[in-house]
Amino acid sequence: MPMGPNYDEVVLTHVRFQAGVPLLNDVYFEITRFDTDATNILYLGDAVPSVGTIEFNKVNYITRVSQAIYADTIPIWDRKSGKLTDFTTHFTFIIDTQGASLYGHRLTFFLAPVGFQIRPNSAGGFLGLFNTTYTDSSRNQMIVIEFDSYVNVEWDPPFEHVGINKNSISSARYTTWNASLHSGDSVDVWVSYNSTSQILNLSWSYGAGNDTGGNTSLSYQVDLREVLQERVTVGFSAATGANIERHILQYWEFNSTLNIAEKSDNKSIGWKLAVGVNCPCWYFNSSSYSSIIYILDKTKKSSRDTSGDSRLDINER
Ligand SMILES: [Ca+2]
Repeated sequence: MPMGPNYDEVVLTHVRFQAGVPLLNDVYFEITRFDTDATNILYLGDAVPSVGTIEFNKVNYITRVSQAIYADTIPIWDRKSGKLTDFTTHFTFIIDTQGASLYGHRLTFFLAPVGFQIRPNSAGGFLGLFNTTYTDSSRNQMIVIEFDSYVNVEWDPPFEHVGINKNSISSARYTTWNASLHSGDSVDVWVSYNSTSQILNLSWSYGAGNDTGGNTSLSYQVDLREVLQERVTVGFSAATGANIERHILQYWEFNSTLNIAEKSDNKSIGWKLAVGVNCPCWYFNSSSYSSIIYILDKTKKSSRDTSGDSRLDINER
C-alpha cells in the first residue's frame, strides 16, 4: 500500500532563486485520494473518480478507452540552457482480470505533448495513445510505460509484458509479466529519470514475497530532449477491446527538478514577485497552498516564450 502523509492531496510548487532570477521549474504533488471535486486531474473517456481511486474502464461494455491527466504541464528540459530535468514518480494501481481467461488491454503511464488527449480510433491495443496512423513515429513525442496484458501479434512480444516505449506502440525495452497472476493485487510502480546518466529506470512490486517469477525492473537510456517537448502532459491511459479488465489507480506522487543555471546578466529583466495571493489558477487546489504570481516585465519575454519551440498540437493533425 502507498505510504504517505495523512492528507488527501499536496500540491507544492517550489520557487528558487539563482543569480537573482527566480526559477519556477520544480513540481511536486502527491495524491492519496482522487476526489470528484479535485481540479488537478482531468478525467477523460470512461475514467471517473470512484471511492478515492480512479476507475478507468467500464467493464459492462467492450472497446473502451480512458485517461487521467495531471492538469498542469511539467517542465522536462530547457532549450536555452540545454538542461534536463530529474524526475521521479510513484503510483499504485490494480488490474482486475475478473477471472476471465482472455482479458486486456493494458494500463500505461505516459509523457506526451502538452494538450494531448485520447486519440481517435485508439481503443484496444492502441491504448488511447496510438492509432493506425501513428503507431511508430517521432512525431508522437511520447515516452510510455506500459503494463500490457494482451498480446497484439502485430507489434507485441509473444507474451504479456511490462515495457518502456519511445514514440512507438512497440516497446524499446520489455520483460515478461502476467496480469492474471496478480489480478486484484495492488502494485507499486516507481519511474525515475536521471538527467546526468540519461537513464530512465522503472521498477514495480506487488509487496514482499509476491514478486516471484520474473524481473521487476527495466531501464532505458534516452535523451528526453530528443523525444519530448520542453513541457509535457503526464498521465495515465487505459483501454479495453473485445476482451476487458478493470484498471484502478489508487495513488500518485510526482516530483521533478529542472535546474536552469541562467545568469542575471541582463539587467532589463524585471521580475516582480507577489507572494500569498490566492490565485484562481484552475489547476491548483486553493485550500492547500499559497499561490505565487510572477509578473514579467513586458520588455523581456520569458525563456519559455523565446525558446522557439514550434509545438505541434498532436490532436490537431
Ligand atoms: Ca498489447
